[in-house]
Amino acid sequence: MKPNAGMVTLALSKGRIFDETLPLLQAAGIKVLEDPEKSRKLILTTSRPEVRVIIVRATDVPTYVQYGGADLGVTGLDTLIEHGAAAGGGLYQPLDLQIARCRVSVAVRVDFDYASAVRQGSRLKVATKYVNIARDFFAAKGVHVDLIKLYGSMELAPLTGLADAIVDLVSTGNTLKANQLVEVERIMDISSRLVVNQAALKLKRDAIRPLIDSFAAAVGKLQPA
Ligand code: PRT
Ligand code: MG
Repeated sequence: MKPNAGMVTLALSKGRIFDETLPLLQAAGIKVLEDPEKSRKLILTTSRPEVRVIIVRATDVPTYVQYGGADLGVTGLDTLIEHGAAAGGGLYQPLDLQIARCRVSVAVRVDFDYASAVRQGSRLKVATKYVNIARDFFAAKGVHVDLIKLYGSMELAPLTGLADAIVDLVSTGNTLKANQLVEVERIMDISSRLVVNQAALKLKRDAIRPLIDSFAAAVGKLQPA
């Protein structure tokens, strides 16, 4: 028997995704019984004996769900696109949960003239964790870029001369401001998505379908348009 047979496993990452998914779970009648910030446990029990939550790195959520380590997961559209699963590949995306909203933007130092660099056809050095999103965006714009892959603290790249620009997530804009950076392009709006393993949906339909339905109802209720 597979270790998760008869059990529905939801993959979440610690921090804002976990925090913002809790009210949706609550609305679906599910209480998570342990706090991932306080416990070292990576498998959390819930008030439903057949539902458990696993805590994984945000970038690992699509991987867990795609390969069946989890039946469902919550992941940012940014992470989903970079994972390369937006086009399918065993991942069913039934729902925009409208949580953890932000945008992917291009930012530069306040003293860098981005508009004229683009106008003059200069080659831009762009540092980002989001190489796929950045590559597609600048290609569509006809701007030549050298992409530098980073895993964090993108804001440092223009300040240290590593890059001319960054492609990063922006929410309030406070982080950019605190680092003398300015947003010069908005690439796309981001929110978190529910992702479901397609095979699990078939095999455990009776358990998973009602969960998706109550999430859908909760999204409508918690976020009136
Ligand atoms: O942090 P870690 O390396 O473990 O993983 P992660 O960064 O992938 O996870 P986490 O929890 O930070 O982000 C998970 C998801 O939340 C992202 O994939 C986004 O879909 C979503 N989200 C929403 C955000 C933000 N808002 C956000 N503001 N993720 C990150 N940020 C960061 C941003 O990178 C920047 O450093 O916050 C800073 C900007 O915030 P403002 O408010 O100052 O503009
Ligand atoms: Mg982070």
